[in-house]
Amino acid sequence: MDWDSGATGQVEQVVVEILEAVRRRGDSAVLEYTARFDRITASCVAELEISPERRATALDRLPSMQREALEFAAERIRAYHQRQKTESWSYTEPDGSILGQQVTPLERVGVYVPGGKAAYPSSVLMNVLPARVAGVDEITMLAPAPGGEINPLVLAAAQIARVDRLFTIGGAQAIGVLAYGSETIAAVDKIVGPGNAYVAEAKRRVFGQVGIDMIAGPSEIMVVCDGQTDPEWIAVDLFAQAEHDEDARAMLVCPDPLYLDQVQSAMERLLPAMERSEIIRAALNSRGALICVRDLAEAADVVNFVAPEHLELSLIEPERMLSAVRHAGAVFLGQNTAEVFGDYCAGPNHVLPTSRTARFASPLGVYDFQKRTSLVRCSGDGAARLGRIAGRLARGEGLTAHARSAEYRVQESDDEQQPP
Ligand code: HSO
Ligand code: ZN
Repeated sequence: MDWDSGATGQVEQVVVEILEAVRRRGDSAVLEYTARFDRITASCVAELEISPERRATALDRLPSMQREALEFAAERIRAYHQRQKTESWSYTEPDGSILGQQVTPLERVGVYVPGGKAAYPSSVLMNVLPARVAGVDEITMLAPAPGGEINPLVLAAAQIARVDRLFTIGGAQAIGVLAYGSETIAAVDKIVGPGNAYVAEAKRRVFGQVGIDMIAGPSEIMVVCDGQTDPEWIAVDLFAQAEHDEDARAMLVCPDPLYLDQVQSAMERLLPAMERSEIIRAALNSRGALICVRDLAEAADVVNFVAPEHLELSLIEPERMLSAVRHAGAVFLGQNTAEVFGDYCAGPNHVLPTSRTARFASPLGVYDFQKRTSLVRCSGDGAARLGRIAGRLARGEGLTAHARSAEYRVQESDDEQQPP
């Protein structure tokens, strides 16, 4: 028996109802659900908007150390993502025809930021900045504010990343209004950002109407260690991802069984002092692993099978192993490189493929907010050549109007001998 099916079915049903109401009734449905789920009574959706002034005030009120840290992180993330920008290109065939690809940013993007314990300002930066760097025209951020409360660090991060509009709307109704638009909120072309089961289900359902990013699973870390790193460092690196939630996965792979024992003792020693020890313990008990391998070649096999979201190569010579790593969301090389640097401020994105999807998926990046249009401009000679070939292929498919369309260009060019 599938114990989850009852709960899942209930989530689906609620989400279908909410999406339908928002699609049909726009603002008024958004207001009703926001009153019901977040206990905010507003007379219009405009009242749920947080003005740039309020965001600026939140930023000004931050302790300067926090503000500096957020601004540093934003700069590093921006600089890293600048390098990801894909440029348009074209080339010329010998017959004078030009072929190319034009890259353009998306027009409108919606960024969802969850509330409660998962309201991470770092995620605001990681989702918004690549869209900004891509050149997206308008970025609308939606975040729930249960009881009117919203994390000031989230507001400050939204200000630093320069979102265009920000509304305190959460849940499936937020995804619905981003996808369908309403009187006050323009429909977007793509929705990114994590959320609870309702948000994830809503994103799945609006996909097609709009683009979406991946549906993120629980956080994962795999550390490969040669036994040369202080066991306490490894213990806390594992704790760091385990503290995200009870379903997080933290795994250590090492060829030395004695070292694995040392890390285990370090974990037992350090765990009681962790603020989130209950969550960490639950995660480690259910999904943690200490894996003893023959050698680093076998470690690479384990890595590639698991395709972890984060891979820490805590090795004296990490580069030697890197070439054997095929599947991982992000790799952190060498003893100094704590994975958490990547969560906040190293520069790369922290939205990464989880649950083995690193076999085919990549980190969130500028390329997720750019799209490609192909370009063809034929010279006279080029059109004559393609006309003959396309005509033949079209007749093979029984599509004679296609064939004629192609062949007209052959005649035209034979008659007129147009210059390229
Ligand atoms: N490790 C998370 C990102 C994060 N960590 C945000 C702390 N804050 C994603 O894998
Ligand atoms: Zn993290």
